[in-house]
Amino acid sequence: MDEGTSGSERGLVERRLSFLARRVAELRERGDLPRPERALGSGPANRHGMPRLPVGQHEVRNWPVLDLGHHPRIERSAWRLELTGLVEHPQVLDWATFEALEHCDDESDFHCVTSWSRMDNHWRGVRFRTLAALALPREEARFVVCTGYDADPASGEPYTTNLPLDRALDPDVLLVHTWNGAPLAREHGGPVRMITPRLYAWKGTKWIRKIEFLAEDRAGFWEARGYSSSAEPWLDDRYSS
Ligand SMILES: Nc1nc2c(c(=O)[nH]1)N[C@H]1C(S)=C(S)[C@@H](COP(=O)(O)O)O[C@H]1N2
Ligand SMILES: [Mo]
Repeated sequence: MDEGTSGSERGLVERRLSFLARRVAELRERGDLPRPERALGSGPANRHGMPRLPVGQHEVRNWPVLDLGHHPRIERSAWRLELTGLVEHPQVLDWATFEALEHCDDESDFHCVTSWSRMDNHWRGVRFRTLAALALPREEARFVVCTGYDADPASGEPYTTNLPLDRALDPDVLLVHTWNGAPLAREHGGPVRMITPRLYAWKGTKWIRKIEFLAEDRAGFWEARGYSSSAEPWLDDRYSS
């Protein structure tokens, strides 16, 4: 903590850190997440102790493109990310602010609900939990809805997807701008997309522009069309029951 930091700023930083510690502890205690003992899949264990390939998936070597068919062209200089909903500090980040946040490098697998999995992707970006700590979700916040810059060409409805806040706070959930050492291509969601390696990949919004924190779950684009709100690959959790 540098000398110039005021008492109230110091209090804020401490509250942010304790928020993260508490939510991560909650996550570890939760009983309903897939556990290695009851995970469905095959292959050697990954770093989370799960069988490498979730049930019903097959490995591909290429990286298919899957979306609503509209690839918005967003320059880094024009890109904005809105953090909104049940948060103490709603805000809009520009590229410079985003780039200055704590970054991490990570390697993870990508599981599309249509059955392909692409292994060993190298990502660089900002953890979702770093952004959550910045906005400070309120106690009541339990769900997240993310929105992309793209929309369904037929209806004009923007791409959205919902996920539990606890799952979004997993340390490998990132907002990435770099894939395998190169800027994330536009067709894969560049300049910035989210990735959710422990959930099916549709939970990771390409061309992400908004993260909203909610008390009650709200169906996103595919979820309103029958896909699962939780989307756990090792539980074969593809459709809403
Ligand atoms: N904004 C946006 N994000 C999206 C989608 C989309 O249509 N729009 N498709 C989802 C789906 S169904 C999948 S499988 C992955 C595909 O990412 P990829 O095209 O980079 O493989 O992005 C997800 N994120
Ligand atoms: Mo998908």
